[in-house]
Amino acid sequence: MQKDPQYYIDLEYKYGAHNYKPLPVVLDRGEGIFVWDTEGVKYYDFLSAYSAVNQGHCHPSIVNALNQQARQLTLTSRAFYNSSLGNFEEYITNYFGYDKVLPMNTGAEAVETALKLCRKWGYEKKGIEENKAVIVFATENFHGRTLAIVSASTDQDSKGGFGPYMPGLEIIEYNDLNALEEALRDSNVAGFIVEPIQGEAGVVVPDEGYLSKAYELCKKNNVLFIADEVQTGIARTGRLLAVDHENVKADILILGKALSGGVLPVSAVLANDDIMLCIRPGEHGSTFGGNPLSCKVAEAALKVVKDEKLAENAEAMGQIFRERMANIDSPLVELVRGKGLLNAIVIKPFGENKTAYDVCLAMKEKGLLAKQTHTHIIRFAPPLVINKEEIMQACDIIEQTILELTPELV
Ligand code: IF1
Repeated sequence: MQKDPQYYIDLEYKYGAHNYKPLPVVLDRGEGIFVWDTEGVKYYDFLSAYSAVNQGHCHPSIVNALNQQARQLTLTSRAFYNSSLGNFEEYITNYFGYDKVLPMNTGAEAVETALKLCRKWGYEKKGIEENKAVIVFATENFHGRTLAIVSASTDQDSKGGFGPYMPGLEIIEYNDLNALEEALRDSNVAGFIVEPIQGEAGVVVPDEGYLSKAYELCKKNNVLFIADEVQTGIARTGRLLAVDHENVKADILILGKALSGGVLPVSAVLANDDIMLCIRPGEHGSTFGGNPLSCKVAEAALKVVKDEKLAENAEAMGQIFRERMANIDSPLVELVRGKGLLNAIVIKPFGENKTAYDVCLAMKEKGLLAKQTHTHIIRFAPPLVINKEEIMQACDIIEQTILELTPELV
């Protein structure tokens, strides 16, 4: 028996930590691009669990892989070999064109892995003096929630009150090649980690050529270019990887989220031998990383991306989406930006202290779920299996909402 939605909201509030403030909707079921709440109301999902559900909710072939493997073997630890890991490693390294993969679980763990690998490479291969390695980050970055990662954050909510912070990092302006060139003068720099498009910052797309020139600067200075594609990867931006837009091949590639189609936490770090083999037995690991269940699920999830041509679809549907948004005849919409199906609109302040959150509430009432980032930006990231008719319908909902709120603009 389903209870009143407020029941579930109160339950989370009473027994759960208050580290989130969700939109007041209680989801109970998902299929493809749609989710249903406990009262059976259907919504377009325009968040896709922060781009983890690129393949659509409960994709049958991913769920099949999960069910099949769940009956056979779920976890062995890496103390022993298992009959799923090697096949997955072969599959994913061929898929993305790297020598080796190191599987983890969450995005933050994969980022941590990449940072450790980068430091190790810095000492062993670049010859940086012990404990002197520096990793360069960009302002407004989002790489996860661990202590090392928040040490490099410029967002007070993420970082404040969690000190002391990890040393050995430098933060430079995003999308600023001069700042990068300057930072790389320090010969202790081992790596530069960057999101090809900054998600949490508000779907901030850097200038064309930024990534390829940043990569060249790294090469010139013997510095590793580390791409955090946890959110932008796996077809989200209209290419398999967002760095593909600029033909960049990262030295270290970080994947998560949609690597499992949102079925399980599965993340991975990819690199070639000269980098990956800097970590040796006993130096890094995880109880769950590389477990048979995750391997089978991730392999199935990656197959869906190719079989259903999700990158091509994201590119085509994204064009339609941005064109529709740009044509909304309302001064409330200040800016539309994004790539593929990772997009955002920036709205003007309206009403009495109303924000993007209020727009999200109004869209929810019309059957579309999206989330604000900061106070004035709304991110739109539907599952990549959305078709033309559906994206047009969703655009109608967004447009109607904006037009209805426009008179409140002061
Ligand atoms: C939260 C945003 C999305 C990520 C990139 C690593 C991770 C993330 C580029 C860590 C995670 C999440 C986590 C979620 C909010 C969120 C987010 F709003 F902050 F920006 F997706 F849009 N690198 N992103 O975006 O991955 O450890 O979570 O698996 O509240 O923390 P994780």
